Amino acid sequence: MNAPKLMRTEGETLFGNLSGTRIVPDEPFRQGTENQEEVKMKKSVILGAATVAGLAAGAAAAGTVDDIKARGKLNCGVTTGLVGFAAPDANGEWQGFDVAVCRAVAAAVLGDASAVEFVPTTGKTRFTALASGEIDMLARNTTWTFSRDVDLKFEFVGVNYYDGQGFMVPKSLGVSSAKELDGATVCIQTGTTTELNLADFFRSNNISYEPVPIETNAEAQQQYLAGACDVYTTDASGLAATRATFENPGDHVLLPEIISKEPLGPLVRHGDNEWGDIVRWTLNAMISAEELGITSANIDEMAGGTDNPEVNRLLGSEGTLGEMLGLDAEWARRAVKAGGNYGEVFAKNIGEETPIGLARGLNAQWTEGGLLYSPPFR
Ligand SMILES: N[C@@H](CCC(=O)N[C@@H](CS)C(=O)NCC(=O)O)C(=O)O
Repeated sequence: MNAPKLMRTEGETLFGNLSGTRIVPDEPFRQGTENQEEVKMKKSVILGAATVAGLAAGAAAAGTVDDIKARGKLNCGVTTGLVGFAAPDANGEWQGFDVAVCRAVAAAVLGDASAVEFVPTTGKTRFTALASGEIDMLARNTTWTFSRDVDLKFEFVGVNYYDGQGFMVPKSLGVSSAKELDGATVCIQTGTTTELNLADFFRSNNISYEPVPIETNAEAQQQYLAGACDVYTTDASGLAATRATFENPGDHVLLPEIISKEPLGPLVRHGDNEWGDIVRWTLNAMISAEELGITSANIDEMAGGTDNPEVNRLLGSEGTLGEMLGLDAEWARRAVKAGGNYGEVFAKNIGEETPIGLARGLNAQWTEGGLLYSPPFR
């Protein structure tokens, strides 16, 4: 089933003789499909942002936190489904690494980790959903970039997964490097950084490809397995999560190249700093809890007071950090209890003991050689 579709012959690429929508490096790909995507997205986001700005100006007292409290639920934007990161389980309950951030925030603000309305979004719809106010925050493997911050007017509150873009191919294709992908058909999700990086990578390596644009990971998986594309490219974590659901994961390989930086993290709209602070420090609480040795198993005991003043400030037995956030003293205790500290959430959903099997790597604590580094709780 996974035999190479096309053989390399003189004058042809490994993946066949591309015609029609063929993209070659000299062609202005950046002015092609992806830029239209960006322009389309930008237009709708600008409209959304205008609406939001209008609302904010008219109701300065009613910030996002008040809206959430009045509604009794956090509207959290997630993916349409990526096992390990965000997907409904057999009982229809959303589970995953990104879902855990939504639940922690709901626990901090509403005292109930289950008070979350999960709103599925695609790569294309996610920013409009946030800008328009349909969701309060987005926790969906979204890369922190300059233009999403500055131009689309969002605020990334931190990074919950340091990632990079990779490539998956059927083993039977016999490819061992992304540089051998000249002429390949590539399944790619629209509205993503993936599209932009792919164009950059092929252009700078002077090779060509034919994009097969898709909207969701489920569609990508289906198209890739059906052979509609030779390659699937997305964040390496997404590739691992996708491959884990295949009947025969061993028939597919992840190529060695990681072609980009994809710092993935939760984001909110510009302009409501109180709300941004809550989401930022909830994420930091999960990260710091791991560093400080606070786990879901020992948190109740530690909340009673310890010899470590930072633990005490974080868990509310000392100081007034909760009050400064407009919350109570136990906000972080509830947030960490919801799904555990960062390390527990990682291990349970995507870690080496799960079928997804991701190593901590860059996502280890700074004390363990990784990049996770929460600012201090003081
Ligand atoms: N990190 C990239 C790509 C994010 C992305 O869309 N990833 C895909 C593949 S891992 C995904 O989450 N799909 C889930 C879905 O289709 O809902 C970005 O922010 O643009």
